[in-house]
Amino acid sequence: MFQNGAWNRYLPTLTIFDDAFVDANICPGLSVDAEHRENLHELIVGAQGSRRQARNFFQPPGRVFLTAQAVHIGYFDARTPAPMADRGEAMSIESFDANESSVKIVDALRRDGGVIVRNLAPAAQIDAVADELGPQLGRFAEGKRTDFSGRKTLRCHGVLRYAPSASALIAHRMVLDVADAILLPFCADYQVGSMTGIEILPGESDQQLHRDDTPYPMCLAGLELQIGVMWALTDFTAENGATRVVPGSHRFLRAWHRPDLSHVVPAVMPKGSALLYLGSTWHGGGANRSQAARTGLINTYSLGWLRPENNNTLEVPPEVAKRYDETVRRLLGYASHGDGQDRLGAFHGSDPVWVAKARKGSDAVARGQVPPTADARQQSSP
Ligand SMILES: O=C(O)CCC(=O)C(=O)O
Repeated sequence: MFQNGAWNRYLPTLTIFDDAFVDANICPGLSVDAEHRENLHELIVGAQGSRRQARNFFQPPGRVFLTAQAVHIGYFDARTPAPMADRGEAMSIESFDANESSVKIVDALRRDGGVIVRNLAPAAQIDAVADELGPQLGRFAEGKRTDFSGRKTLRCHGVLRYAPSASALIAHRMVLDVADAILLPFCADYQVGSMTGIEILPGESDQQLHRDDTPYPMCLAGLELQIGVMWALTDFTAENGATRVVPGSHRFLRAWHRPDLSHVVPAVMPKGSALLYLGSTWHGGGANRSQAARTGLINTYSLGWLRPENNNTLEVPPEVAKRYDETVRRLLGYASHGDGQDRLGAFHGSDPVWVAKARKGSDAVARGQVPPTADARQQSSP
């Protein structure tokens, strides 16, 4: 039910919207003409969802429609947004033990935009990654640091070139299960977007809050473009710069409305834990008010038909990548996306680094990319 500017509960299976629903819930009291209705439909189903169309639809100004995960939809008055708590939205992020089922973790991630899994990797594995990354942190030359990347923050990009132990975190089964659930409805396979070691030194200030999916100039309702995973290589505390997350902020389409960014919570977690968050979730590094460095490894995974944030086949060139197994090589982009009619990024030569087999279970028909018949055009012709 839509009441006092908010939905009274999360609607995980709501995918069909008919006129009666729209009249009763989305635009009560507004006259919605055919053009608006069409635009609304396109926005919901993601047929186009362009900013221009959304602007056409949202009249009078101040009314904002928002949706996320193809399963959650609501709207509110942008001029007088109720505090998030009043709208029954998330004020914190849930924290699970490592043995929790990925289904519960995915549910929490979809609901809140972020979730912590405690002690997901053993200390020895984390220490090995930290040892390999240690000498590389700071590769991001001082002169190249910006207010956004942090003046007192060290970074190392393309970590699989330098830190082979990081492959166990990048291809961690739990992480891939979550990525499968969030991303595979929209692509045949996903790739790593970036792999960055980040050490926040004492004295660093809060990083600007941001979404990771902004390089992609599109906001299609219901389509999540990427997820991020921040591994704690040291304990993350509120004092030492734990990543700050705005719970529920993934439900806001960025072009039309910003969430209340004051509702930010630090992802406090012990070393070896991971914060998983959506590409649409507002977050940022924290100020380090402690005496010691806070070190993390942040990996993003994006839909396989998008250009990844970093050029991973150069960051981790074939001679290095060939040391990794097929799963990792595929994540790095040494494989085509999809097969047959939805194939992208094909390679017609041969090289041992290349993963020739398409991902198992890759089903373009299920995603609606390919007509269910072998040749729909032929069928529809007289
Ligand atoms: O260091 C962190 O906690 C987050 C960093 C981040 O989000 C970024 O640099 O894009």
